[in-house]
Amino acid sequence: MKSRICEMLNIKYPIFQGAMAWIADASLASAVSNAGGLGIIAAGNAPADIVREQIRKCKELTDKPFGVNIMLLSPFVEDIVDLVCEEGVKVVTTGAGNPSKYMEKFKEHGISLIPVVPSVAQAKKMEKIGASAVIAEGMESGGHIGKLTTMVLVPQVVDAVSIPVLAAGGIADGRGMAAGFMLGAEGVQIGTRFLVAHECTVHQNYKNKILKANDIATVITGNITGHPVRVIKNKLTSAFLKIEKEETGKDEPDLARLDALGTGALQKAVIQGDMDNGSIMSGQIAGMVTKEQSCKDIIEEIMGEFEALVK
Ligand code: TUI
Repeated sequence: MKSRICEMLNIKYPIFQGAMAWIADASLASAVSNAGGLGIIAAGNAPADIVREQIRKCKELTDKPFGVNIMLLSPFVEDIVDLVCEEGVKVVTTGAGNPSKYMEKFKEHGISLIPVVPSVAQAKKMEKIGASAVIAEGMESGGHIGKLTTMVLVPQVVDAVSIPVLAAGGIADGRGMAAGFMLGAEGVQIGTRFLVAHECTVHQNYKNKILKANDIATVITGNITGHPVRVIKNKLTSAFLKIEKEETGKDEPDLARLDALGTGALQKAVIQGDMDNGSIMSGQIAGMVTKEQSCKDIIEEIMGEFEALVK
């Protein structure tokens, strides 16, 4: 089934792999692209040299299109913007902010910008500045999230813009993909299911947590900081929520206490496999992710289910 997304980006299936910081590297992105989706390297908080290495590796591992995600809270955003232009990356997705000030540069370099949007207002803004499409991401997603669910965000964004919309948040199989299309999306972005892909280099302890998670395994921390993040419940989230409770309502909440806990927590989970003190970002759909597979098997299974349903 072709969509405007497939034609625009020259990909076989309208499935983007979610750009998971510290996790989505050349190994995962190239495997997804080789399987017919759009693999995406997550720049996260990494400096440009590290991201350059991953982009070059990805070019060696696939001749298919792939993208780079720029996380706009990163201290290296300007460098990463220059890097994707230099390296001739064709597709850039963005998260956790407004990418407007880089748009001119992306246009000069023929880069398709596809921002993640948490609201109709952001989607309209992105269409106005020349985004090629938008990813409407519901709060079922893992990591940094907005306030709306996929079910309510996607159709409202679809009605508000004429560029293609991808649905994200809570999608891990053909039913979820078909539901996204019923809401008017022309593609989907999937993160959590790719966490347990054979080609995903995240620590095995992290994969096991996803495989064992149930429907209520995640919690939202960081509401008080203005950067809410969905993660799997553990010792770290208990400590985090306790401090949030203590600081909420104070005239001058001591957010440094939270910074101290949060700094480096994602790496602890992803690299060291520390499931107590690490930040295990995951979507609410983890309860349905129960087997490790290759990216090719994941994508073909989803497309098989999707096509049977939409027929
Ligand atoms: O970006 C994500 N998910 C992420 S980023 C990340 S790394 C991180 N870790 C800890 C704290 C913060 C970040 C982990 N997961 N998803 C895309 C996304 N974008 N979700 C929400 C948004 C968003 C929010 C506000 C997009 C635009 C926006 O605009 C506000 C503005 O600045 O106008």
